Amino acid sequence: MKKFITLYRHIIEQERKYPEATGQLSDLLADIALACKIISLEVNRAGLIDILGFTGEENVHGEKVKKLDEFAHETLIRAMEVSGHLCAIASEESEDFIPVNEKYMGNRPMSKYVVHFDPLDGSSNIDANISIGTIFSIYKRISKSGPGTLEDCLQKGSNQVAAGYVIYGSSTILVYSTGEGVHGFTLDPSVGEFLLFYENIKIPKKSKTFSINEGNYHKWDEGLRKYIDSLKAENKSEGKPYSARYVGSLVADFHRNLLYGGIFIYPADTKNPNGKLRLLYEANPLAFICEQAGGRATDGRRRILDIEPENLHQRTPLFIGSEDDVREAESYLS
Ligand code: AHM
Ligand code: MG
Repeated sequence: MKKFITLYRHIIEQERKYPEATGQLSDLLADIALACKIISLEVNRAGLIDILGFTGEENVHGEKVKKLDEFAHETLIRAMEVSGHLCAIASEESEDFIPVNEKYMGNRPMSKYVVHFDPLDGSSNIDANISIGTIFSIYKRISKSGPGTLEDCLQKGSNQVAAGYVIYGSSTILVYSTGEGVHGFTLDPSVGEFLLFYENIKIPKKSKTFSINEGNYHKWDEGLRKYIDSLKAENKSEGKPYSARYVGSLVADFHRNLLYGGIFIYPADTKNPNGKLRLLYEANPLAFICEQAGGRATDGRRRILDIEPENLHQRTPLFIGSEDDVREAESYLS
């Protein structure tokens, strides 16, 4: 009979490999899981209660914010700040980072972590009942004590100690890595537990699928246009044409490509010269997961995880997924 492995047991077993671990990281991952269970309930209820619709406010990127985004942002903060393990939180929905109030740190000698999240990615899809998700990443602080600083928040992605995402879709799933492979869990809503469905996920080295918003074709540079054209041309020996799959929810597009193979691209274009996606909240955590699964993530030239962030809401072009495909795309750009 198949064993049930809950998320919490999995996290604890990973932690046991490190005798010096204090358990703080495990607590934080459990807090994120709890917040995401609450968000999942609210997302499922969204069609029933009148929570949808614009609040009339705009977020720091000038986009209309929906109530569910705010709910997800607040739920994550409420679930995480009381742990005493965090010194700062940075969220896509907040212009500045949030230093964690010292009252929550009082019972801990050292609140050693920083968390970043995109509370509800793909939120423009909510009304259409299309999968959306939460993306998170965790770093160790750099400053020595007290509430966290901007320097604690602006670290390159290779410093991440854990990252993951949750998808609110046909079922709610959580995928995470602490640098020891990538593991996937499905929420059983009847018992309220995330149960292991896939240990050590590996992304296929080469794929037959590309994910990009082709509506922007005429805004791309020539190399990228040639690359996408080559994927669509008949070429049996190279397994082409590829299939196009684009949900428009990064978490959903990324997850499908992680399981089946694929390349996801959000490039720079004439409208978004630095791309659209955010380095800290979207690109870094997914790049960490992708590399842990054997894939590749770059901005077309540089490894995403090596980029030194200069500001919290910095954007980056993103080429992520099956290694051979990302390398082939890069060869057209250079
Ligand atoms: P969001 O964080 O405001 O939801 O925006 C990010 C989303 C991603 O989920 C998705 O990959 C991308 O925007 C889609 O953008 P576009 O509609 O330009 O193709
Ligand atoms: Mg997003």
